[in-house]
This record gives sequence, structure tokens and C-alpha cells, in this order.
Amino acid sequence: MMKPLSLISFLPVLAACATTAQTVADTKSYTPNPALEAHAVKAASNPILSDGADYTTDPAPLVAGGKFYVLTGRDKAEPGVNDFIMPEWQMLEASGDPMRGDWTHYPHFLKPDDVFKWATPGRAYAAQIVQGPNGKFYLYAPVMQAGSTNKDGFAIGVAVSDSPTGPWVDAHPEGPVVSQSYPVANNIQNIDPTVLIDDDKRVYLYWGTFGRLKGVELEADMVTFKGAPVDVTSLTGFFEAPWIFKRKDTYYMAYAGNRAGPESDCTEAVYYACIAYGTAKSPLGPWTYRGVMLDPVSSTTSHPGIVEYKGKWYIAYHTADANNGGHFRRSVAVDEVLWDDSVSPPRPKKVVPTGGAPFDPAPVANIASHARVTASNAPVPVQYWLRALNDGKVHPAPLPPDMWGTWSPNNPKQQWIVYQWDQPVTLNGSSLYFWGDQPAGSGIGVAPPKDWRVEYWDGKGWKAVSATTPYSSQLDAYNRVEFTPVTTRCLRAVFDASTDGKTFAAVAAQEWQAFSTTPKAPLPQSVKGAAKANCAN
Ligand code: FUB
Repeated sequence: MMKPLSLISFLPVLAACATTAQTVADTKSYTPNPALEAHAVKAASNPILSDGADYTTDPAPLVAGGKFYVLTGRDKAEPGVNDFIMPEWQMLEASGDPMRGDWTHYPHFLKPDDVFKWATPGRAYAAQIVQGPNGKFYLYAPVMQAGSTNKDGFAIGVAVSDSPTGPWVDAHPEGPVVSQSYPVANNIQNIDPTVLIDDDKRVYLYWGTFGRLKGVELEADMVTFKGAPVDVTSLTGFFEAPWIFKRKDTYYMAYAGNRAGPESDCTEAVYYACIAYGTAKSPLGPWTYRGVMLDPVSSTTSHPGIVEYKGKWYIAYHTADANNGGHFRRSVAVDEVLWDDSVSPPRPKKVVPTGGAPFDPAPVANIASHARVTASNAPVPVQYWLRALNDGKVHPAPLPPDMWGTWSPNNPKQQWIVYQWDQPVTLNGSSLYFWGDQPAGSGIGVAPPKDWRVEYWDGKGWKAVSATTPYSSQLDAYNRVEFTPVTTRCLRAVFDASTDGKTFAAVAAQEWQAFSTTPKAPLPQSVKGAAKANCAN
């Protein structure tokens, strides 16, 4: 039975009854927008909303009136749909310390076309609310511009309100404040805005994705460019999701980085992202890369929002950890950020994520999660992820990092994968869940293997197991073979590639199970290093 780590109760409450706190820094209290539907939420852990009723994405925390808010998007993709279906923004408002788990949830906070008459419905991407020097709140929101003739129709609109929870009006009703053609031409996708109000009240906007990051100072009107934008190219592995903040005299830029590879400090698989950061002595840089502050999460995208609240620092990010979550069904988590002030500039320590996906510790025969893994094509091409083989997950429409695969322009005749355990184990079966985009007999693409077999290491070399059931090679299904028990530290699956007689197809698998005669409690997602291909040690 699955044992939930997180228990959420939804209790309808009157928005007008929500409490407001006051701090020394900001003594004003903001009345919640009475037009909003609101629910009280008790979150036992991360993610905050974990039951899968509402998926929350792209968090942007805001501290105002002594309260901790998190603006989020909403993922509405059906299972198996690999697209950002994001019709509206939501808001979470903490009662007290955000780690206490008492939240008010405003599920239908705002839709793009509610406020931007020039925007299409849908595509309510990662937005941020900041409090301007005049005390008003400004929402920077990437939306799709209706009737855009730009190559990419994403554009950033700005809305304004007297309260963090609205109501909102367009601060620039003429249209977006940034697009591919306004106010100066650019050729990037104009999303993921982040805004800093500096101590001297000057305002800075950064935005960008797909490895392109731009920054510009804004006029006091919060919508007009002051000077030409700068292109930031010094933040190693920058992919998207910038978040600018200032601590003491240092400017920090956190972002989703995807510099990938077996030796990368960020991510093994290019579709995944770490949260990396850089620092600068002034708000428009130059920026210096400093390192990683959050390892990749369970969703391929990662997205940071970092604020100080009552003397502590917090990071909000999203994961795939909610019930039936996924790469396009993400959910917001909040954790504390601790600092190392002994170095210059001060360094945010690596965040230790709390909570996570429900995990069932009941013993199971499949002991793959205890194994280290390697493959004949290691280092595996960065679009794939070797450890997907024993992460216990099968996806209805997998992305490349949800599987191990071997595709290359010249696929070889044979491939293999190896599991290695620290101590000898006794095994009597194995199962592979193959993925492919070509039928059996193909010599191109990824196809089910012509044949495969299981071997074990007998201390000197590889020996075939004695199979008691036939091998099969169905795509999108478990292919299980039973064999006479073997006691070994290493198991190998060897694949003879599908061929049309001229060339060879690649092979790919989402899961590889190894069944022991002694069931064991599984381990959460493997973080073990690579196995040795020869298993001699
Ligand atoms: O939610 C859509 C996109 O996913 C955001 O714009 C990115 O930052 C990533 O989180």
C-alpha cells in the first residue's frame, strides 16, 4: 500500500476572513481580493499541493505586508501529453512560516485574457509579482500576443494592483512591454521575466529561455526600457528561469542550468536542469558563475524563486512529486536556503529538498534500485538518462531522459547494460520495458531488439542464465524472463540489434527489473555511481 508522506485537506474558507500579518519592514496589511475563490490547505510536506487536484508550477514567491505569497502557474496537461497546458495563474499565501504548511490557495487567481486585452487565452507562463517603489504591485507575465506577426508570439505584459491578490489592471494597455518587435527587436522567446527593485529604487528586468538571457533597467513607470538590453553570456549552462535577488551588497542570479554530461556539476541528462547561480556587484552585471544550489528535481524543468522572509531565506521550485505528477504536471515545493557567509561572495548552500513523492517501502522482488548501472554506450548520449533504468518509473509518453537508449548515426550490432550490487544477490528473473519508434526488423531509429539474453558474472566472466521461459521483445510492455537462480554481483542484458540486413537500429528501455529470491525494500531514486563494466571489483 502506498504510504502518503503528505496529507492535504481542502477546507473552503471565506477569502475575506484570511488573516494578515505585519512586519517591521512592511506594516501595511493587504485585504485579500474578495472576488477570489479561496481554500485553506494543510500541507504536511512538499509539494504543497500534493493530491493532484491542482498542479502548481513556476513559483514566484513574494513577501508583502508581512506575508509570504507564492504566485504559480497551473499545469493542466492530461497524462501522456507532453506540452505546457497552462490556462491560468494560482496563488498560495502562507499563514506564518511557509515551512509550517498552513496555506490559503487561490486556485483561479488570474487568466491572461482577464487582464491583457491583447493576449490570447492560455499559455499563462512563469510570472512574477513585485512591489514597486510606489507601493503598488506589478505582475510581469509572459503570455501569447493575439494576432502577433512575430516569429515567436510570446510577449511579456505588466499588470498593476494595490494588493498582491488583485484585482489587476493592465499597466500598459497598448500591448506587451517586451516582444520580438517591441520596444526593440529581438529573436528570443520572451518569457520567464524576473524583476529586482534595488535599494535605490531603480528597477531591473531580466528574461529569457533556451540559453538566451537579457536584462535591462526599467523606468520608474515599471514598463519602459531605460537604455538598451544587455545579453548575459557568462552564466555557465544558463537555460531558462532566471531569478534575480540581492543579499547584503551582492546581486544573485539563480537559473535553470542544463550543462549536461557524466562529469557535469549540474545534470547528467540535458533535458533535466539544476538550479545554478551567479553573482554580480551591480544589477546589470557582469555576472560570474558560482555553482549549483539545487540538484535536478523529478520534473525535467526546474524553476527557482528565492526570497528572504522574517530573517530566513527560502527557495520555491517545482517537482513532479504530486499524485500522478509528471514533467507537465508539476507542483510547487518550498525549502529553506542556508548561507555560508565565510566566503566572498556569500554562498547559498546546496538546498536539501524535503518531502517528495509518496514512497512505498514494502519489500519487493525487483532489487534493481539497489544496483549501480552502466551500459555499452557509456557515457550515454546526454538526451538519455542511464539511471532511468532503475528509477521505478514507466511513462506513457516518455521523453528521452525517461529512458536509456543507444541511438547514434551508426548503431552497432550489439549493445548491453549491466547492474552491479555491492554484495552477491540471488536472482531468478529479469524484465525489460522497451521503447521504440520503429517496428521489429527495422535497421533505423529505435526498434525492439532482434534478440536479447541475460547473463551473470560468475567471478571470472559472463555466463548465460538458464532461461525457463521464452524471451520476448514487445515495445511499451514488460518483457519478463524467468531463469534458474544464480548468485552473483552482476547481471547483464545483451541485445542483438534489429536489422534490415543492411544497418542496425538502436535499442531503448524505460525500466530494467532484476528479481531476487529475497525481496527487499526498494531505495528511492538511485543516486549511486556507475557500475564497472567488467564487474571484477
Ligand atoms: O512552465 C513553462 C516553462 O517551464 C517555464 O517558462 C520554464 O521556466 C519552465 O519552468
